Amino acid sequence: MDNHAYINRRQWLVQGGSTVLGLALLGCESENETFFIGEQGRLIPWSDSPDTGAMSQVNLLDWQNLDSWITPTSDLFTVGHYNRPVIQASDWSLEVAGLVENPLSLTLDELRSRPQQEEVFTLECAGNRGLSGFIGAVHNAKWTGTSLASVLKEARVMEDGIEVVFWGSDTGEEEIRGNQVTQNFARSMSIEDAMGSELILAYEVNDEPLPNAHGFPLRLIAPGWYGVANVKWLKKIELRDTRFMGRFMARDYVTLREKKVDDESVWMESSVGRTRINSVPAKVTLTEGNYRVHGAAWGSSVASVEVSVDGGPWRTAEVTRSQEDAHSWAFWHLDWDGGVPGEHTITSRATDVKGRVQPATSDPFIALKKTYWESNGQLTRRIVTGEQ
Ligand SMILES: Nc1nc2c(c(=O)[nH]1)N[C@H]1C(S)=C(S)[C@@H](COP(=O)(O)O)O[C@H]1N2
Ligand SMILES: [Mo]
Repeated sequence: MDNHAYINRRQWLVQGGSTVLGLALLGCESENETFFIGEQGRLIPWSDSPDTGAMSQVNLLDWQNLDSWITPTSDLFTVGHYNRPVIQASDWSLEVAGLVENPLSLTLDELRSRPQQEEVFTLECAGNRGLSGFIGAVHNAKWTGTSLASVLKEARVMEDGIEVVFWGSDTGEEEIRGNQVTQNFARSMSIEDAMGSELILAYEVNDEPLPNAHGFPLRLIAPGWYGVANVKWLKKIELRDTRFMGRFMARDYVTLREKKVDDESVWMESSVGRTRINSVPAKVTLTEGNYRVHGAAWGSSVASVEVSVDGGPWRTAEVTRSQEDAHSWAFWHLDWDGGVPGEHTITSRATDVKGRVQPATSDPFIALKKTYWESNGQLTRRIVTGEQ
């Protein structure tokens, strides 16, 4: 990956003064590197205006104001399907139960005294980009907690404990085949997936205790998985011997795709799980006649990002802030002369290290998808040049 600009930025920081030098040596300056959005550049607003009004309560990321690699806690979007429980840490403990030889009950202090693990993770709601205007359900934050795998090991999962169910404290009413039931939010994973070394039981975001909206006192952080897997207000981890088919695994967050095979329709239903490669053009700035398109890419290990103006040839963008690992976002930009004065379209597409290309919206993989989840098709924005 080309991260020359990032290296230059580091060097610049190192030369910038002793305080900055100290931070650079400690590696701290990378934590919240500014986006380098052309400090002198002037923002040229998009001329399309997606209607985000109806979605304002979820605090969507405002791409045009994106200026930090780590999303400040007050800017984190939030999604909750049931109520928002208010939990006192002193009344709370995490249960590890079901098919385990050593059931656990861990207080917040006990969890905090275990070895710490940090994960910088770009969490995206699987519904992001699936509804008009819903394009900012994504954040990149630093989560601190303790290893899920180590807790599972300590609980000694039995041989037939193949499914790990993560129960939240929030509840809602569901009708299932004529039955009215009160259910807790829950998601599950196979034991193999749950043992992944990057999964943590997180009690802090951006170095502060979790705000209530984001799951106080504890949530699962599952880097590489869509938002729905990151269960908030976690109260129980349960090992089972059968697949878990709760609403958020099997009835909701299920993607339905049509595939044409020899003119026959084949229908595929799949539970939303691991993230897919994605990118968006975030904003355009103008500096002395130079238009600069800035954007982000995430969802997989980003190998390259390209930009097309008015549907023309793809041009390679420069990645200016590389991913910490596959689970955080990368920032990129592309310089452009603005073309003929007037309205233009800007489209970005990212490719991951496995060669998977973010699909066009006309690609059957996106076009024949019937549900709005996992909408990682290329995003096209509009801009008017030459007016300034
Ligand atoms: N307990 C619980 N956890 C949950 C949810 C929920 O409704 N209840 N929503 C999920 C969904 S769909 C998303 S996108 C993320 C959003 O996380 P955030 O609110 O911290 O941004 O939380 C996930 N975890
Ligand atoms: Mo979500």
